[in-house]
Amino acid sequence: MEKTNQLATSQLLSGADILVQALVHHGVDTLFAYPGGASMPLHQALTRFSDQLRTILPRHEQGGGFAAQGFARSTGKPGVCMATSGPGATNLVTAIADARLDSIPLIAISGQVTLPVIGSDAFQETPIVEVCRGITKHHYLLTDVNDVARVVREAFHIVTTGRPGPVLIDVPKDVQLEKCIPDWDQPLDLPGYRVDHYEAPQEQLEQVAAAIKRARRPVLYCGGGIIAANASQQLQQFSSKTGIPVTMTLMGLGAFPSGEELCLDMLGMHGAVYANKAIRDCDLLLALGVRFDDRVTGKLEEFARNAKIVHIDIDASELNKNKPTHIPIVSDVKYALEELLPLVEPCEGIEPWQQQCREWKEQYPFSYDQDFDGILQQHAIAELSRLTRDRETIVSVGVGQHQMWAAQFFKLDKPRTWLSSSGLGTMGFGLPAAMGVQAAHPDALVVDIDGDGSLQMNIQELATCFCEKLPVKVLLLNNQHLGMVVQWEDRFMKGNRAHTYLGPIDDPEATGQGKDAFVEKRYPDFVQIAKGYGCGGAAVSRKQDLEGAINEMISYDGPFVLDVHVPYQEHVLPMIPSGMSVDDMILE
Ligand SMILES: Cc1ncc(C[n+]2csc(CCOP(=O)(O)OP(=O)(O)O)c2C)c(N)n1
Ligand SMILES: [Mg+2]
Repeated sequence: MEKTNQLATSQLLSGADILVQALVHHGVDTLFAYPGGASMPLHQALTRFSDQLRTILPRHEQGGGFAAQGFARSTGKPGVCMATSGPGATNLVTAIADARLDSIPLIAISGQVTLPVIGSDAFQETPIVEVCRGITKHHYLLTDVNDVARVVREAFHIVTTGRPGPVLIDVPKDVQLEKCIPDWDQPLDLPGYRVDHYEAPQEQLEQVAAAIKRARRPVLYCGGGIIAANASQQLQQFSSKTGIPVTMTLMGLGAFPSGEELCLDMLGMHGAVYANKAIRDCDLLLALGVRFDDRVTGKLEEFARNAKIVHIDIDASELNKNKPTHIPIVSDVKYALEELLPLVEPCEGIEPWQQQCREWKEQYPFSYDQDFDGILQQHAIAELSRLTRDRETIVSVGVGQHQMWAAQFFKLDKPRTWLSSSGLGTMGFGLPAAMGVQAAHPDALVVDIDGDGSLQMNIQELATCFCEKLPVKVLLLNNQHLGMVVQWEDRFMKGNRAHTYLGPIDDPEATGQGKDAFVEKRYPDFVQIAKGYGCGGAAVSRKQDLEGAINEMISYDGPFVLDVHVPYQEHVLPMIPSGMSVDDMILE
């Protein structure tokens, strides 16, 4: 990745120029940066490298942070975002926390007030390193221009090795302006950060192979670690050689093709009945690149209660964290799968189990009311999936019901084509993430499947999409409500509406007194908003118009918002209530 030839070696350079040159040197070709007083020297330097490094101006730093994540999640390369000090930096915090929970390689650079005034409550000063201490993989406050080149190298080393995560580099303005002759080859100074123990010991892999041989009801439970490790192909080979069914977490979707017979799709709170039943009854759980999140496991004691558990993860601190494991293995999961492959045989005696999984799959498919007189969210997503099947399509989502339905009904066959803020569950992720994807994949169809609440959290990024020529499409599932919260109100709070209606407070819907499946007066007018930003826009409410509307969106030359009018009474099912088990699953 490093491009040594481009580095100036005997020239006095400012800290800002060293930092930008180092980014280029590490292969960064796009970053998302919003300027301000304390980061202006960095932006000035960016203009000097504009032929090698595209700077995209988001309309909010959080948008820039999520766009960088979109870039990273869809390419596997580190995403880079930049903001000024104070409010600029704090606007990055959510995207950094999000990258931490979903293990995304993100480099966040912030401007800082000058060294002499740090700690004096100077204008636009926040101690951003302190703020972010618990949500970064590592963080730096640069105090010497001579450290800039080394710190950028370290940051790239840290985000690209081991378990990925965010690194913050806080750069005081005087360090940006000071000059030195950079030493590009200064050794890394990372005592305690070791990256040489990511290969599973052979004897542990032999134990796993022996456990597989004895198992009669094995299941593979796969997460974002498979995608981070680029191990999707190895997973497919492993499953097809052994015949073991595969279920995925929200982060793992795309790692195993949805069309495969052995695919049990997503597990967990809103996962497939068949996936959750398979976990309940399995006798061997092969947990790969996962972290036994509570949205996956529900009640921990009940999760895979009859199974021997093998857990392979690159991060030792994940092993035995939530659930005791019989064979805990620290390893790069790709290495482990490659080494396991020759050790395993096609599993014997598991045909009845495979048959059982097939029957569950037939008996409890994801389903919805096909006869509904209008457009249901599930139907809109299934149609989008059908109409985009033959082209390179990458999907991002907001957070809420639409996110879960997208996970259920959009068919994914490839890794890095599904982007969801999963661990942090950040509304507002979808549009800026799609923007970052589009910057990295100019020829792909990039669709943000969004909710009306979520879209409004970063709707200003429509301006970035338009101005930066990023033709992102938004399939807006507009139910006029914070639907997922409404669903919990309906299920657990007797339907009492508590600030979950997104229209005016004097509308009867605001207190749950509305009468129709559809809210009549729709607010706001998303088509007008889209057009105000220069994007295309259309609304659709009749089922027979949906296909045409989706095709119009797809073929539009530029960013486009398709406002799909959907009801708010629909619930995401199945559902395992928080802290419960598969036996408490709500099916209708
Ligand atoms: C930043 C943020 N604030 C609050 C929440 C809590 N929350 C989770 S889902 C949801 C409703 C989302 O509404 P919308 O985007 O319209 O999606 P829908 O559920 O209606 O499909 C809320 C408020 C959140 N996840 N993120
Ligand atoms: Mg909504």
